[in-house]
Amino acid sequence: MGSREALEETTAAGGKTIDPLLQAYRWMLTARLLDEKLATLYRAGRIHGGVFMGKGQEALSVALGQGLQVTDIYAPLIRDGAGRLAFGETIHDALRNCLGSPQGPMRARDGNVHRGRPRQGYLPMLSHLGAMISVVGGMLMARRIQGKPVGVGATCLGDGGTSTGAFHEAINLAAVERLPLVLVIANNRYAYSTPTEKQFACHSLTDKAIGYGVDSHSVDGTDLMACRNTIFEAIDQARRGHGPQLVVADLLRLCGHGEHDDAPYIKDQLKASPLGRDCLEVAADQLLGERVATKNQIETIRQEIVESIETAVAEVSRESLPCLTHYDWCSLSTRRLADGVS
Ligand SMILES: Cc1ncc(C[n+]2csc(CCOP(=O)(O)OP(=O)(O)O)c2C)c(N)n1
Ligand SMILES: [Mg+2]
Repeated sequence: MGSREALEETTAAGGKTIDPLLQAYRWMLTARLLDEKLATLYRAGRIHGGVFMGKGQEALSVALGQGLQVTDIYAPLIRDGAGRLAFGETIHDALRNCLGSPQGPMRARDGNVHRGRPRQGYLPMLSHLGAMISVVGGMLMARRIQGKPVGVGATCLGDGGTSTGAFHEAINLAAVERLPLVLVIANNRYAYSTPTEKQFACHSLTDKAIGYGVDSHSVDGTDLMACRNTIFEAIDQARRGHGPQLVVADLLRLCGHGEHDDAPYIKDQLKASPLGRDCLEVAADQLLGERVATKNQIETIRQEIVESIETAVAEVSRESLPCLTHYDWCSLSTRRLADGVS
């Protein structure tokens, strides 16, 4: 089974091959524009609960989704729209979930980010920070015990999530068991409004890896090419039996914690620093520099994405909502419903 990247080469729209870097950019831009559309729908009262955006984290996110193989396990977090698309989620599925369509992956039981297709190795997230590490670790252990091909399991976390007990227990066990786990940390300098200096006292989050006995990697999270190189290397190391790999990416969240937060606490000094670069702009420059695309092609891609999002919103909006009194609201984990979930 080839990587997502190899798959793209052969299955790009219209049978044409597409450069993996350009494909990464396409997913990043799709995620950004879809997030913006979701924010608009939220403000219009069509999405309930919350909308959490990945603005500024698309390069890191896409690199993980793109580097994994289709048989691997992927557990994204709230800012991983780009990675979700790269791992195979459709725009329609994302919209269905947020707009409450029973045709969505969680059949209208969730309104935003707790969506996935577990049988395809794409896990719906638990909100409790750090919880997904042990879920992925458990799945890897189960595959190992059952004698099945184990593959790689990957999940994402924020800087805040590294201070939880769940993080400690899960990474410790993964290290002891030498699980092929890739843990990607987006150090965006804040957990909601709490800055990193109020979260932990170590110099760098990679220092934590030493204590657990796992390998670590640092990367500039605003740089698409660097993210792809570093994360692909981490995935490769995990696949080759070198145990858990901790990747720490430095970047900033270029938005609030959620659409309800205008983030006045993010310091101007940080925004003006290299951390505050917009990874989409950096990626576009890289495409031009590598002669992978021209400015006109990039603009055409943007127009195509806008069109596909608008079409998807119109189509999903026509899908009927569940009838509150007659819909079967029983848990998706029940055998009757779970068997029907792909
Ligand atoms: C165990 C736990 N404590 C608190 C929360 C509430 N909470 C949700 S998101 C968040 C901030 C997360 O910050 P970080 O991990 O840095 O991720 P970021 O939002 O910056 O991407 C908090 C405190 C939670 N979900 N789980
Ligand atoms: Mg954070």
